Formats: sequence, structure tokens, C-alpha cells
Amino acid sequence: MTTSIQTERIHKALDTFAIELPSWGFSNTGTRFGKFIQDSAATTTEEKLADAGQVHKFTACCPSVATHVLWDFPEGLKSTPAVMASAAKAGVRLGAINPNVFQDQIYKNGSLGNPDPKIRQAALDHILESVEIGKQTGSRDVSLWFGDGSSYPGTQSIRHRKQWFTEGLKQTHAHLSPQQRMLVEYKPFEPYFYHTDLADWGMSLLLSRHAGPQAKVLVDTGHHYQAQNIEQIVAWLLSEDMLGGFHFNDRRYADDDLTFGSIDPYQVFRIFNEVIGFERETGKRADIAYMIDQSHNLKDKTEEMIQTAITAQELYSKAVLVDHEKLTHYQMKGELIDAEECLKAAFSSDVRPAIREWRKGKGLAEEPLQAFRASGYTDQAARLRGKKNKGAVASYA
Ligand code: PSV
Ligand code: MN
Repeated sequence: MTTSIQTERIHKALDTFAIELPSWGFSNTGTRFGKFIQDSAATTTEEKLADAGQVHKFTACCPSVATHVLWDFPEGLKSTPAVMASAAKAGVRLGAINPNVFQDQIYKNGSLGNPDPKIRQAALDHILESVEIGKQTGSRDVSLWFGDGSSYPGTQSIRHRKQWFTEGLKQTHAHLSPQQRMLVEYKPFEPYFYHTDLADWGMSLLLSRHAGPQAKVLVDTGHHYQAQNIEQIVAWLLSEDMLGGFHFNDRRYADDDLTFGSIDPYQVFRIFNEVIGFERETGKRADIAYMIDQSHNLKDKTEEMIQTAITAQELYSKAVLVDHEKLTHYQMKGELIDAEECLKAAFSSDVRPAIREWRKGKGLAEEPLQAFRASGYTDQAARLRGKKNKGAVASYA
């Protein structure tokens, strides 16, 4: 492949590549051991959306923002017009709507899997309100993550809980508009440590199938055991038309929320390669929501999201350089070394000059991080928000 063909491929791919930002990545969060407060962190939904707007302004690849209903819609459905107005002001649109059925005290023994029917109903009511919010915001996806599980053997009926989940998700599906989808996320551990009701992709797949055709699986890259081959899960879900989206982040030990591609960029590349390979072979675009699910308490939050968006563009661009015809040929012939080298050649290509050129063509700064820093946005945000954020430290301590 000549350099100009490579550049053209990258430019074409970047014209349509988009990745969604999480509102919860812009406010002060931490670990269960505490928080390190940043003066410039967002203190309201409006500020989170404004910061997300900055990421999009400098990268042109983050046009939408996922929200968490409990954290971003303080009055539920009633908050929708205000949140939509804040998004429009920030130059972004609202993406996936995330119900929160893990934080309230009533959820000690779970939400849709809770043995108490009143609590299952409360969880369902909140999910259905989130579906309605999604209808008003024009968001396509309602993104469901359940912390449900148990921490001690024998304390819960795994089979009954599976049945309650099946019923709850079916009812959720029944309320979707024809334009909406529900994405069912899985995670093998945390907050419970003995059993988790939706522990892996197979469980999400089965429950999604039971729920209905608009239910798809959501793969959060941090939600796997250490040695798991995530690109294989991706390939299988694609071939079953059951992959709805990703929550991207990186991990070293558990669900660490580290910057996307910071630990294992080759894995991200292999995941993108599965998607692009599927698209080339089938001639159709995979209907996938790419989303980031990270929140950072050490790096500056907006800068970190810009860094993540840039990394995503780079790794996606490398994946579009894979010569699939050659790769298939080597695979069919059993040419193992040539097949592997074919993949590695794309991964080791320096795609940054082509991406800089693409940005120039769009009227963007060639180096988004530097341009954002030079804008002085963070200092200004720190001046405006510092007091409020310091107040949060005081009340925390
Ligand atoms: C849970 O770990 C998760 O990945 C879910 O997607 C939540 O919605 C998100 O993180 C934020 O807590
Ligand atoms: Mn997630």
C-alpha cells in the first residue's frame, strides 16, 4: 500500500469515526480510599457538558456525551429540557442514557435481581423513566449496568435472580420506541465478590435475546478477567449481530479505569481490527456505539479525555491500514509468520502525520492537547469552580 493510499484510507475513516464521552469523567471522583480534588473539575451537569464540548471542539470526534440519570438529571424526567439546553450550548448532543440502580440504599441485595418484588419494581420504574428520558433527548441507547450479585455463598438464589432479570429486561424492552436500543453490560466482579448476576458476555447475550431484538451486548474492556481474549468476544458478538457498543478504558489489575490504550494499545488495535475486518467482509457498517467509560482523579480530566480521543483516533487509523486481502490469503495458506507480520505492519505504522493532515483539513489545530492548554480553559475553570470543589473536600473530610 502506498503512503498516499494509506493517508486516504485514514482520512476517510476519521471522517466517520466518533467516540462518546462519559459525563462522569469530568467531575471529581476517586477510589474507595478517597479523592484527590481538582479545582477545575466540573461541579454541575452543565459544567460537565461544557468540558465535554471542549474535547469535541479540539478533536472533532466526540460529538455526544453519555449521561448517568442519578448524577445528571437530579429531577429525573423533569430535568431533561435543562440538560438538553446545556448540551446544545456546549456544542454536543446527549448520547447513551445510563440508569443508576446500584447506589441507593434499597439496592443492598440488588435491583432487578432483588428477592423483594417492591425493590425490583423500584428499579424497573427508574429504568423506565430513563427510557422516557432517552425518548425526549433523542438518544438511541439506554445503557444498562447492574451491580447485582452476592458476596457470600448460599445467600441468594442464582436461578431465581436470573428469572427476575429476564422478566425485568423483557419489560424494559417492551417500553422502547422503535428507534431505541437497550445495551446490556456485564462485569464479573464488584461491588459483589461471590457471584454477579450478569457476569460475562454469554449471560448478557442470553438475557438480551430473551428481552427482544433491540437489546444488544455492551462490552466494557475493563470488565474481563486478566487473560481474556476480548477481540474474540467481539468477533463472536459481531457474527451474531449482538454487539451494541463498547465502554473503552484500560486496566492493569481489575476495572482500573486507566486511560484507553495506556497499558495495552495492541489489544485495542486488535479489537478495532475485528470490527473493521467484519465491515470489509460483509460490506456493511457495524452498528456499534463507541463510548469511553473512564474517570480520572490524577490527570487533568478534560486533557485526559482529549488524550483518550487522540489515542482512539490513532489506534483506529492503524487498524484501517490492515491489508485484509493479504491477511486472509496468509490465513488460508497457513502462512503464520506472514499473517502475524501483516497485522504488526499496520500496528507499527506511524499514523500521526496523516491524522495531523486530517485535522488541518478540518480547520483544527494539529496538536489538540497543546491547543487546548493554550486556550487557558482549565485555569479559568479552576478560578470559577475552585471554591465549590474545595468545599467538597471539606465536607468529605
Ligand atoms: C461499572 O463499573 C461501569 O462500567 C458501568 O458502565 C457504570 O455505568 C459506569 O461504570 C460508571 O459507574
Ligand atoms: Mn462501563
